[in-house]
Amino acid sequence: MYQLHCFAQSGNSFKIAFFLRALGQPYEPVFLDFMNGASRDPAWRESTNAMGEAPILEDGARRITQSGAILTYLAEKHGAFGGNTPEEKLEVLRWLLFDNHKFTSYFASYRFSKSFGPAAPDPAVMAWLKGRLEVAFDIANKHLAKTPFMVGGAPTIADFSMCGYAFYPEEENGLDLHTRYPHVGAWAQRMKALPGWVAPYELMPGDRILPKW
Ligand SMILES: N[C@@H](CCC(=O)N[C@@H](CS)C(=O)NCC(=O)O)C(=O)O
Repeated sequence: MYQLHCFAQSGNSFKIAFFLRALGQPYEPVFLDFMNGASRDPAWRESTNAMGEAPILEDGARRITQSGAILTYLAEKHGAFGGNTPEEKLEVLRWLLFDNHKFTSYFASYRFSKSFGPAAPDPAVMAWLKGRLEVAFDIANKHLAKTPFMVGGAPTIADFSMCGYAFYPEEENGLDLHTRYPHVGAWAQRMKALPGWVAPYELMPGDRILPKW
């Protein structure tokens, strides 16, 4: 059975947990106590992930990190959600890269700093991150005005990747993004309606922490 190293606050892990459920693949969650510094332990990095990140998928002797690589591996292995043609597969890769560089990345950084960082967020850093994430959301919103899912008419791993942080409580970011970017909001609802969807704090191990700042 697959093992997924994850923790409740991790939208990058949620991408994989949700995708495994959509594939109908059972998995065992392995709790990473990230919020108490487990991923900064040199021994953990040595033994488990030199990149110091969740998620990590174990498939027998194989260990894979980076959500985009994991999603691609699972889509190919199970022959689903990877895109139907070479052109679609290339489009899926383009959005996975956009997600990892900008859409998830800036938003996750903003939300973590706002709610869970070790110190009160620096307003200048937050303003910069907000500007960057808003550009990414605007790009996704314009794209989703023309198509129900990121690539073609059906969900692919590009969607599972981009929805990683879509279902956490709004109070953790305070930006009202699904109202301000309504096509993103409608797409998130379409993702939520897929078989296998469960809210992140119910799906992954670890206690919920209320926003600190
Ligand atoms: N591009 C990576 C990002 C993973 C990531 O940033 N995970 C967070 C938890 S949600 C993390 O472990 N961050 C630790 C760090 O940035 O040092 C992926 O998609 O897997």
